[in-house]
Amino acid sequence: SGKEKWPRGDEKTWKEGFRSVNTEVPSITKSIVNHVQTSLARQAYNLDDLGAYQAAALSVRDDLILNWNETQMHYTRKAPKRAYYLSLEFLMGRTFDNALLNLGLKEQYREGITKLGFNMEDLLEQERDAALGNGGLGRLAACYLDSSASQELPVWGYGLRYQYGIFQQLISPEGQQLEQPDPWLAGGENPWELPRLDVTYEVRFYGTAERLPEGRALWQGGQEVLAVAYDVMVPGCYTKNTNNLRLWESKPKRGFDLNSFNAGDYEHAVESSNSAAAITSVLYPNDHTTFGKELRLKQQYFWTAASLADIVRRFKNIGKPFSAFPDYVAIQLNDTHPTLAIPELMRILIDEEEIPWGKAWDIVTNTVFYTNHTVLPEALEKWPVPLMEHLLPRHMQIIYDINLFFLQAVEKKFPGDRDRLARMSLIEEGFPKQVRMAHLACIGSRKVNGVAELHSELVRTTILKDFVEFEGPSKFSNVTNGITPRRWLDQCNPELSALISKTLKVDKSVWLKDLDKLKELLPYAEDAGFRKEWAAIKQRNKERLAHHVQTTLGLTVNTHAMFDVQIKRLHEYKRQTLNILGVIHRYLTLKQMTAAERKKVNPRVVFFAGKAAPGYYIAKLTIRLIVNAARIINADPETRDLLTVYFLPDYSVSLAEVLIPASDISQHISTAGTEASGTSNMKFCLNGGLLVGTVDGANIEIAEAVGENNVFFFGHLTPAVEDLRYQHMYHPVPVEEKCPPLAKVLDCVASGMFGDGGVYEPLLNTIRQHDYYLITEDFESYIGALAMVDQAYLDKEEWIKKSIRTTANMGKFSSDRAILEYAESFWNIEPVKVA
Ligand code: T68
Repeated sequence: SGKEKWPRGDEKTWKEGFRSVNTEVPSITKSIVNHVQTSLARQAYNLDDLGAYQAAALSVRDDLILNWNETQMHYTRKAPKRAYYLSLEFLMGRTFDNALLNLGLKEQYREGITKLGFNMEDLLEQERDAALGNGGLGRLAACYLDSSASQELPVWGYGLRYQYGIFQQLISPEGQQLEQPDPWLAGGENPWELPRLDVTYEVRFYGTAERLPEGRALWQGGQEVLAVAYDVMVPGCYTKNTNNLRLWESKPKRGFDLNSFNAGDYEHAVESSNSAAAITSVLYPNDHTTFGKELRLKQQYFWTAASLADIVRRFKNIGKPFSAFPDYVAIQLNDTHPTLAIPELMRILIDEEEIPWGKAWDIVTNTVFYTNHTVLPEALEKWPVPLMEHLLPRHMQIIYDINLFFLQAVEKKFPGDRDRLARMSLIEEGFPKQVRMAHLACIGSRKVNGVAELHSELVRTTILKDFVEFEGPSKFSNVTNGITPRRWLDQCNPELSALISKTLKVDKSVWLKDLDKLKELLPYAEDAGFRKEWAAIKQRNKERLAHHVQTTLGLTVNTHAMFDVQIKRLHEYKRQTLNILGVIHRYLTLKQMTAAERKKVNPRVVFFAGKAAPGYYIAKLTIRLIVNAARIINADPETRDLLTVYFLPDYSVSLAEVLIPASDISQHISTAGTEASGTSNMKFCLNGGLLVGTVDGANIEIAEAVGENNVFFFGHLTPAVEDLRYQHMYHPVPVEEKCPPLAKVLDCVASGMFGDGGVYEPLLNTIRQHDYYLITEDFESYIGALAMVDQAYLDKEEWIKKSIRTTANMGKFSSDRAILEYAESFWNIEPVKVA
């Protein structure tokens, strides 16, 4: 198109000031030194690793800003349909290394940093994790951002800028989990974000909603809070496209209440400003439970309201009528946490834009998409009606209206079916009544999806069965989760990445963005030389982990043992308890062996890591049992060469990056039908670790992809679980009868082998009594599966072949595949490449 007019001043002077991304070592070092001198006001004399990291980070940040600016300008000019990923959690981890790799500048920076007298690895360690998430759900959001940018898709993330991320975990000498705040922003400026103090919105809470004619209402009064935008740059891999993650911070609308201040009532004067700032102060550390706390609901509304205001403003700038809204905007709800987006968009359309109800509902239901991440009943969000009415009176009206129209339609299709109406209603009867957020998310969305085949099927046949019957099956689908191979292979396992590129004879930029290419590794499983290199890399990764344990915990790890890893949130359904009881069983078995028998045993090191929700008593007891069992077992001179156990405190994305490449096997052993997908299972397998698991979540699809002979499956299947639970509830059989080997292990724990046995009674009772997660039922086949692992490990060459074949078949689990499925089948958006 024609040449645009230069907006101001002298064009040539402007353009002489422009700079581009620094790609050569001299310009990189120049930029770093410049930041040392000016941004940090420091010098070579007093520069430590932290300062050097900050200066290097600021230099990379400059590059990201250039690409980010260009991308955003390009998107604005092209005005394509965009997708918005609303997630209360983004578990980003560190940014520096990832940015360098995506920009393709890591080696140049390494050289420059070395020239300046620093060590790249030391600088990388200076960065704190951005840990604004609990686990899988938050990390999935981060992987999807990476893939969106890498696939050049116009996708923005929207979240909250918590002052405190997930708590830091300490373990007391007795094995108790202690929590400490995570003031991740305290170390000075965060180079990876751009404060947008000019991008602000007012968000209202409380007040009154007065109904007006034509379905509209006037919501006024109450408290108004300011939302301030902070933009986090999300670089794509080998592309200029750099997307945006917009995080909101809450701020009081006015500094403080001047009337109270002048009257000398200082406390009251700052009260409301404190309560405004509190909204984004801390991430809730509970996963898979709901608490009904007002502050959590405030977070949810604050974030959805600010995000929608921003989205609507951007849409209005295009100058199209609202009927075209779904042609320009797709909104993905990451779980039910942002479900208020549905009534909020209705409120904007009806009350502010004066659009009639029916048209507004059409717009909403063509714009919004909902991903479910769990079928566990205790995790399904419900909010008390009185709380909702008090905090968000207008939204409660809208929810009631949606419910009325909805139930009328259900009644029409299933006349006289009162039970069905009660089951499907947005409002659950009771004291108090509660709003069922999953139902609201479902009926307000264009599509509903689960996160693995089995899980999506369970969504269709259990929690949303009535809705499938009412709306038909086509709205309900599956998008199996994925992981970004950039962070979870290239970044965390650089040697393996290099070996793959060398073997496939292509630059990594090719296979990292087309992960099915890994298939071409398959024939090399037969190549002894290749296997040797493969195994040597695994060995060095084990040594790297051992080094980490040595320097952080002062413990020496046997790197000639098999590394067996279970890392994830502590939860009864994930059954870390099954693992530690299996470890104890192994210990007891070793103790009974003769010295000659022990000689044949392959040594094993078992790693655990993960946080328990601070109020989750049983999960914390499991940590305690792991730590104390480890203490006793690791100290036993008879067995310690053959079995050691470590609980690594303060699990994080960065720790996962060290653990995953070092694993020989990893455990994903949830009770069948409880783990929606799992994503760390994919990370381990991509790095050539073999999977030990139940027939659950994405384990099933991983086994399909890599071949069942390359995974170690055990345990009952999902259809059996309900009946077994029923039996345990109503016809219990004592553990002693049902599973004698397990009974023996439980007795050892109870008798005080690992410290005061009484402490563990409540944990042991969950198994002896109802055993809801069916440890008794799966214990023997679990031990059997681990025996198969031992057997298979004896044949080293065959084991390495399994490892290679596993990696080679993991292409499907790239988050690029997953995000393209969302883009093509849900959002209907296309790549917009920045030239
Ligand atoms: C996880 N869910 C699933 N929830 O458990 C896991 N929940 O199977 C799946 O792979 C992953 O989502 C991605 O789909 C979570 O991680 C939470 O963290 C969470 C947080 C707050 C409230 C409820």
